[in-house]
Amino acid sequence: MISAKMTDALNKQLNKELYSAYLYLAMSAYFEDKNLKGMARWMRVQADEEHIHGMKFFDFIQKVGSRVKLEQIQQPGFEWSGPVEVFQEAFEHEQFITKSINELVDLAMQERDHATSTFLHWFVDEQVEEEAIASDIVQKFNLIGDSKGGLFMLDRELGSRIMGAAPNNV
Ligand code: OFO
Repeated sequence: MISAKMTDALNKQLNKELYSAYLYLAMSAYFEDKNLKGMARWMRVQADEEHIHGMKFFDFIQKVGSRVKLEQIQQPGFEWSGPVEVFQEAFEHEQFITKSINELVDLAMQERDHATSTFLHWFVDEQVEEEAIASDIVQKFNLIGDSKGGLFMLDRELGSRIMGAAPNNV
């Protein structure tokens, strides 16, 4: 059994992961509307992965005998100035999630909650990947600048992403 405080913090993280899925779905829809199909696909895969992250929290909370509490999910954005702004926001969002995961780890350590600490290890590693991937894409946008050809090629590259293969597939 984990503490009420830890349960509450894990439920809040579950909400953040579901919001992440919602945010990336909104970004996918934005790219579909702009006919950037590869970026739309990349964001769709990202949203699916965030849903899986959320379900890991959902399952863990129940496995340790606590109760899941679903709360309202914040509304994501709808308009962006272009692909660069979208991926920059995705990168910043991942930095925010990393901070949130680190705070959870701190709490688990304070509470000497070894089960939760071990569960969170996967997320610590995952956030290193998530930030690296998002940062890599932002840097590619910086390299291509205003080049339409570069945008076309990057869209094609991002469209090749397959579920679970993100680290080698950006
Ligand atoms: Fe993007 O890693 Fe979960 O939120």
